[in-house]
Amino acid sequence: MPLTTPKVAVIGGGGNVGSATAFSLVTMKFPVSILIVDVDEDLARGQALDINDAAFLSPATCAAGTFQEAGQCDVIIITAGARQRPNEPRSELIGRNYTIINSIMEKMQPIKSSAVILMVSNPVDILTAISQKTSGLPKNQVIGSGTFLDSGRLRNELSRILGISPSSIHSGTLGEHGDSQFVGWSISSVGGTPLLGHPKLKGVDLQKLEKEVSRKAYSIIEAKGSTYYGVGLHVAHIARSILGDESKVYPVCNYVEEYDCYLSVPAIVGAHGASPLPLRLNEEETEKLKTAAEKIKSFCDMY
Ligand code: 6V0
Repeated sequence: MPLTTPKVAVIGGGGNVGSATAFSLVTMKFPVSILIVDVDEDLARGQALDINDAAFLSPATCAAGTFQEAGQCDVIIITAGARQRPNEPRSELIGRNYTIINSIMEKMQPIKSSAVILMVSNPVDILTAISQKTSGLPKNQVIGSGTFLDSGRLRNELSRILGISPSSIHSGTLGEHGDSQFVGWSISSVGGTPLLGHPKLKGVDLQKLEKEVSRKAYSIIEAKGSTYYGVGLHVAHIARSILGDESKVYPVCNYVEEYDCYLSVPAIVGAHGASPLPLRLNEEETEKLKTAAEKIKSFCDMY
């Protein structure tokens, strides 16, 4: 148990994803001090006051704060910036969000040397790589929410088909949190046996399922303008694994030396940030991972 209450900043916490993340953290019932930071200071103050009402039923607290205070937090979650318009690919947000992320990194300096930055703003893979450079933190201490949310969506769908709890299905979406993401079917399992051999998957169009999972955000945005509850809880779980040094394995966006790139592969998430596990994908999936790495790197090279 840490001697002092750990601190988490949510930058962009006035918005939908940031406030859903802060609220999720409060409902998870562990002691944490949450700081909401936003360029819109009134919005940040309002969200913090509202969320702190829920903190009465939790050991967490929530208050508004400054960029400088955020730089001294143990985990710095970034949800600031523009979101997708209907049918807009995440990669097209780079033009709008690059300047915002750089200005946030500048305003937080000097950043606590042991802090872990958790990027959520899109395009998350590219912005994670950019913020590692501008923050000056080691590569393992800058991570992104990556395909953890997509993997949750996949496991929910598989659970429906198989009639097995999603937490007992080990399967995930890998690569880019974007249109080139793919499912690591060859490493998916349930109860220690390969998932693909499960009789209830016979006749299921897996390519269609994979496509539906990767397009789910588009459907939600089309219907209600943005997605935030699902991502908020996933991000809160990543933050808790870091704060509690829980070493949970999640498919987060992390630096993979083999590809010299930030992308999503299963990684151990703890106080150090994230470290990737060795991967044994089949040939076709390895090609897809390479393609994702090339796409992410080509965008990063432009900035
Ligand atoms: P939103 O509701 O418009 O909130 C964005 C917030 O950022 C607003 O409160 C702004 O005031 C604030 N902001 C803008 N510029 C700055 C700045 N310079 N400093 C501090 N705050 C600033 O958007 P929403 O919350 O819906 O989305 C935020 C980001 O999350 C977008 O880039 C989305 O694309 C991204 N998402 C990422 C997901 C993921 O899985 N990684 C999932 C959903 C959305």
